Amino acid sequence: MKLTTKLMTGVASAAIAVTAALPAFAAEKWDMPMAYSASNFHSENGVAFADCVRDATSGEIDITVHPGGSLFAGADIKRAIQTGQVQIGERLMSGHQNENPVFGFDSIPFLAPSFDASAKLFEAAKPKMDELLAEQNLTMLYAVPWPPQGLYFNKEVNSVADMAGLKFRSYNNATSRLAELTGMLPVTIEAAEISQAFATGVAESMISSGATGYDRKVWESLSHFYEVDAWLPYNYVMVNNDVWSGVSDANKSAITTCAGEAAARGLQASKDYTQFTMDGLAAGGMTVGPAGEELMSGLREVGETMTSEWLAAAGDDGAAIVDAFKASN
Ligand code: PCA
Repeated sequence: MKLTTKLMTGVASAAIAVTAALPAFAAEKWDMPMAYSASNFHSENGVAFADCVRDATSGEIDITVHPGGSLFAGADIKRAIQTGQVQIGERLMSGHQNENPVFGFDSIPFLAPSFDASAKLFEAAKPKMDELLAEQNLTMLYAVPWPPQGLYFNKEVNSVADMAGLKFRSYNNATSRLAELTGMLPVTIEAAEISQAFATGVAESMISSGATGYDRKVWESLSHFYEVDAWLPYNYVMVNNDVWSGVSDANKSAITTCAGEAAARGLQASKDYTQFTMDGLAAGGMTVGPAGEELMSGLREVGETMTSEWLAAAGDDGAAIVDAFKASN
């Protein structure tokens, strides 16, 4: 028998075996809620991760991504995974700062304001994050940083004094605190809802990446984006541990490989998206550029206050993360 015929026969009998076994073979369906819009790079990366997992597990694990908070709003995603309402999902890590201040390690102003520094900070924090998540029945599969955070306004702003009284959209405890310390009025709003919040005047400023302003077309309501490079917060994908422990070793290793690829691909997309989206904001009509000296020095003072407050709240765990980060520089 020629090799090709042999292979063909092999394939044919394998196909018959699979068909015969069909009733026993059911793809495991996983739902993956994500908080940000379908066109956002985190969401596109999540879809690519799901495709990779489907391929690498030969269809045994079939993940459906639900972007834009369509299945669960951002604030509810972690609980939905913990309680097994869904198997897997993605959330902004610092969104859990109210559960434990340590989750806010990536939102300390000016501690790690570049991609390189934030990667080191993340590595320094990861063992503690893994431990905290394990206590919550969760395993982190991969994490991807947002581009550097800058300030959006509906007017020109040259100093912290110019920010007083503005309604400020916040997305975690750190951003609410930043608003308080600069005399603004924080209101927490999910990214999925911000276009409307700005259009209706519920909010008139925020701190975020160029990416989120671009995704939500904020030039329709806002006029200025100041590059501040305050921090680079992480999104992370986590899986429920009861689900994870039921996955075969082969599929676990396939998923882990897909997760590693997603982390690298997401990081590159975040870097590429940084300039691309700032150009997009400018093309939309916004004034885009670095924050001036006076504004920066005021923000640095606020940053120092926030750093000491975080260290006091996060205790020994927080200090250990910052020490490990500093040692890695
Ligand atoms: N975008 C998200 C979090 C950080 C970012 O750049 C948001 O604004 O909700």
